[in-house]
Amino acid sequence: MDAFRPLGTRRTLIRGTGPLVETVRAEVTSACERFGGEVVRDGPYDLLLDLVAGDDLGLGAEGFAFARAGGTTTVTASGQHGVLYGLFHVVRVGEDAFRGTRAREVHRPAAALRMLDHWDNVAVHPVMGQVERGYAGGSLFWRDGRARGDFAQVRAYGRLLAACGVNAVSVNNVNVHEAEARLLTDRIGEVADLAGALRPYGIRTHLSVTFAAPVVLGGLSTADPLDEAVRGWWAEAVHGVYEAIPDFGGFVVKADSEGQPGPFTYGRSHADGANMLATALAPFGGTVHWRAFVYDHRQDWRDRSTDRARAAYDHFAPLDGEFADNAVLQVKHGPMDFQVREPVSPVLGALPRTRFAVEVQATQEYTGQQRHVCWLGPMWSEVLRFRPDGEQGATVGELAQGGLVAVSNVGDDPFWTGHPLAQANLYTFGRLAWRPDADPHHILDEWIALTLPSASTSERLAAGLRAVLHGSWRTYEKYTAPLGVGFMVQPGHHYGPGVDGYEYSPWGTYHFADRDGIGVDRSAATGTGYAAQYAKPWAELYESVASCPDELLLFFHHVPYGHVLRSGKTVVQHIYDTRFEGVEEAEEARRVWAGLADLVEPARHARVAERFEEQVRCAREWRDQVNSYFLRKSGIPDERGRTIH
Ligand code: GCV
Repeated sequence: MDAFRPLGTRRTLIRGTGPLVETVRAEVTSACERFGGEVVRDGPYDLLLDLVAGDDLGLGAEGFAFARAGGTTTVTASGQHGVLYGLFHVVRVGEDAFRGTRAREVHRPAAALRMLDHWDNVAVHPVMGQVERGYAGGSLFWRDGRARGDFAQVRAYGRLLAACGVNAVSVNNVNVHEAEARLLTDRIGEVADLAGALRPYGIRTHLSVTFAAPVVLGGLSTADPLDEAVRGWWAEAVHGVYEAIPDFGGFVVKADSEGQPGPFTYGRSHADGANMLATALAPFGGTVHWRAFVYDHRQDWRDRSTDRARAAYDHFAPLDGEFADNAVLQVKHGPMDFQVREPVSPVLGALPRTRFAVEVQATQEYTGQQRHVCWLGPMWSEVLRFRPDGEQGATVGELAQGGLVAVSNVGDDPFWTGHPLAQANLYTFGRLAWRPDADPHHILDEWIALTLPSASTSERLAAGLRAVLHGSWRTYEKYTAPLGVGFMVQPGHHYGPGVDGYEYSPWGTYHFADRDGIGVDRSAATGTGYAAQYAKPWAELYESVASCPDELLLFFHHVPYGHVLRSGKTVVQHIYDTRFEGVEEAEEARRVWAGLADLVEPARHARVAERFEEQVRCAREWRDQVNSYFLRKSGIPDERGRTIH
């Protein structure tokens, strides 16, 4: 079975010209060669893929209309991207696309930019390796210090992304080291080769650059964004980029963050820095994605007045209205760093005159590193549905006019994502970027049907996959750091439990557990004041221990172990109970997967089964370390008398 079968058995007429239409023609032709259908030039047809002049239907460059009448299914688009996305829509709908009649549906992406950021290094980094926080083998783009020759695989990746709805890729790590810096200038040809392989699937290529480029590459004495020589250097560099890649998307910049250079060195603001690059990119239609992940990573753990969670808002809210039109503020979805549970970042919605993009992390740095099943769709959906101004206001998904960005979870692994089930995160990201209000569970069902087409005929397989994936984020949350407190991981690689791993470190990620209680007081009344960064309804909700949601309690408040949660349990009993439950749920998921062996291709089944062994082992380690830690700190026994060490 193959998801393209319904398409490949039909007669299809394709109208229009252009490179993406050629891609569509090649896709349909190849499906027909496999399944017996035909691409026709005229005469009767079952499917019409039609690129029309003008945009009477308001479809935009990427939208399409989908309808069925008189025995013919029609996809109409006014831009080539629309034809491509229409084709993948037909594949997604499957046989149903060719049944009965359908009133015209219009599909348009909510966000114009739907980007994957690869944290791939060109040269293997001594600590971070080929792919920083990569859990899917090597890089698809780089090997042995150069662009890989395997452009067929890059092209296949472009195809995969287009099928998910993604239209942009940044090909190198935001931590820009020496070799990677040169991609901007003398090594731009390698980026152009990658762009050439991604272009047939409508993917624009972006590049992470170092703010210090004028110094490290240009030999200037400064990278001051207001210096004329610096501005001239960037203008010339950008000109060179567009000569090599005429449809280049733009830059991604991590500045003044975790050791990366930035405008603070010159006493300039982040708007000054972003706007300098925006000015250089503007004549060519490029965009600068400027990351808001700016904080002090050399904090003194003894100093309780500094709160890393506050940093992005404190740095960027005062700059609202100062960014150029082609500058996009790229904001991590939470205020800290992609923990399994964080509140939505208060930056999202706090800068009404600034275009922003939401950054999520598909690569599972803090969510099991693609050794654990952790489907993040429900978490991302919660962020995108969050209304920063309260019930009457717009959602984050509606406000994010700069797009949706995910840190990629893909590498050169045969299953693309290391853990085969982590592909569900990639697909869910692309579909949520297209429609942020979509039901993630519906998206998951789509992914199941497309990836394991036998699931559409085997209800046992579909039900098994749902059972394994649906609740996996909450299961992971249950056996790791409790109630929104975050971190508690092994330092450096961030895998497995380390309750005090970051407690006395400079990174600003503390839980403050002592013999009486745990959590960070971020209230305005007695704490760091972080809660007041939200608009009123949220600020009030989070400010009070009584109204703060349980799952975020320790993020916002320091409470005694005996504090009774809204659920009716004490904090410490909640910690014990959820650790035990989390392990039981992981064991149950492993059991369900084992029972699907006869329905899943053996290599895929074996890979997931092997990862489940590790997940269960690691979950038990989390349970035992976290529970023992809190039993020893608090001296409060488990009311159910279970074994805690
Ligand atoms: C690319 C976290 C990760 C880093 C990453 C950083 C970022 O701190 O641990 O590996 O660096 O986020 O988002 O820039």
